Amino acid sequence: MAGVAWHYVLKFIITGDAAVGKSSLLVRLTDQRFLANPDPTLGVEFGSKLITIPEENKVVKLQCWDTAGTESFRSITRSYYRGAAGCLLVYDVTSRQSFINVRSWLQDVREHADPHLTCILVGNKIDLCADDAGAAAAAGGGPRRKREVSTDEGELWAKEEGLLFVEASAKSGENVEEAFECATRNILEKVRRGVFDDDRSPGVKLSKPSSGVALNEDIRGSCC
Ligand SMILES: Nc1nc2c(ncn2[C@@H]2O[C@H](COP(=O)(O)OP(=O)(O)OP(=O)(O)O)[C@@H](O)[C@H]2O)c(=O)[nH]1
Ligand SMILES: [Mg+2]
Repeated sequence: MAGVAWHYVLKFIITGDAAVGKSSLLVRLTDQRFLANPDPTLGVEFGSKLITIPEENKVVKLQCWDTAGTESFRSITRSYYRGAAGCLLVYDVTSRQSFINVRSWLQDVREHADPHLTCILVGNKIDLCADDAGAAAAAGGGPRRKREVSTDEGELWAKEEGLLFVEASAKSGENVEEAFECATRNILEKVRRGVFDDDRSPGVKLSKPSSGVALNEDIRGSCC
């Protein structure tokens, strides 16, 4: 892969209720850090990350649009769904309401995004209800909260809706990269099967090898 900047560029959206940790998951992915008091997203923010899928020998550039969960931004954020190849549909495992509300976020995604989009349901904040000492230490101690959505319930609903599923913690970093990688593998599989095609699908771009871009490129900015 020497000299290759990326093989694919994939557009991702991150959606779900306010305060479930969407921006925190993106910051964890792009900057490997956790912000205890991030500002609520106003409209959308953007982050980009290069990941490698070793078994495919492919470098993939993820272009992620992190959307606001606040209701008043909903019509703005919907406009970013179009053309996305992947979606992280996020809830907070300590908030049943956020899990109930993912149904309406999924409905939005299905109405406005590519029907072939790969969606992964992410139950975030598992550090808050980690009951073993090792997991609690990995999350840096901190407060505990009661889990309101079991792993089985999340997994079952994801299966019923044809979604991938993972539980994660933006705070400890557990399963954050894995969530993006899992969705990316699924998208690449669709590309192989011809479901996504370079000309018809704006969220999937096949790039020509270029020696001008460093492999560890990693940027984050914001807009709106
Ligand atoms: N303990 C814990 N707290 C988290 C985690 N992820 C996010 N938080 C906290 O949850 C709060 C909301 O996080 P954000 O990332 O801003 O949530 P958001 O979904 O982007 O919210 P909006 O931009 O308003 O839609 C912040 O106080 C974060 O520090 C996590 O995995 N564990
Ligand atoms: Mg946010």
